[in-house]
Amino acid sequence: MWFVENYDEKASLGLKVRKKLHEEQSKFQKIDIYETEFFGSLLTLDGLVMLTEKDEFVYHEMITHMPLCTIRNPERVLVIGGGDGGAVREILKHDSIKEVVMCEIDQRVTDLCRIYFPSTTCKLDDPRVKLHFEDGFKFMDGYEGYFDLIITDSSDPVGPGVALFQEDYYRLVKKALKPGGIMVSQSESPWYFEDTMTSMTGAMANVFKNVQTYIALVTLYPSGLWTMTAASDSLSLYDFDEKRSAKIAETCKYYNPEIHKGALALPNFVKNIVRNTK
Ligand code: AG3
Repeated sequence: MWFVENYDEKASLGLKVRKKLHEEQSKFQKIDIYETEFFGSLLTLDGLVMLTEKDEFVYHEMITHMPLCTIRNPERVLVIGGGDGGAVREILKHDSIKEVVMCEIDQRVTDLCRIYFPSTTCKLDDPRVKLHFEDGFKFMDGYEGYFDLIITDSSDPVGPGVALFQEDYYRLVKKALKPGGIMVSQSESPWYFEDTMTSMTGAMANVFKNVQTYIALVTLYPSGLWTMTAASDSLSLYDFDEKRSAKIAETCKYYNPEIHKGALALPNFVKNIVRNTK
């Protein structure tokens, strides 16, 4: 048996599967969990690969440590989406963290991940973590000047995630951030989401002074060449704390200070797609 994710009838990814572990239609999306031959448990939402046990570290280390090693003294972080808990686990590696708020729209994702992905949900009961299950857009409206970092750990811009790629959303993010704060969103693949990357980075550039796209090689996402984009009025990912980065890297399987610098180097065709500020 093979799980196949189809990329718009352009290409597809196949993963050899031993058995299906769970299947349900939640209020928001179709949730499927499989046991794969090589990658451990696999979670898909509406038929799209979200994570496997074996490769999730790439995405979760890169969406968290790039901004966290750039902020002087990160204390409060908000994760929008990220119901599998992988981003929360990585954030809590930073000693200065006092509070991590996770706002996931679909509680079923988190409930099921607690059963099938203990390695990503392992820190969700830490006393510094607050879990909310509601619409991230509405939830954030209640905050002003509060977070050092806001991470958007969403699925593709279809279904429940679509609003998270638009300018209105980035304006709300800016309001909820402390004045010197930074945001990071997963920003898709330049091979298959060229228009999304152009429009979302353009929207961020309308709201923030610095917009910086960087690369994380996520094997099981479309094309494997995946991007994340940071935006801030005052912080630049180039000015990171190399010492802290090296210390965090001791606990990582992908991220390290060399990767931090190298991830910011974009191929020319990607530079042409994004609306980065430098
Ligand atoms: N968030 C990014 C998922 C995008 C995958 N897209 C696809 N397979 N077409 C994943 C959530 C991990 N915390």
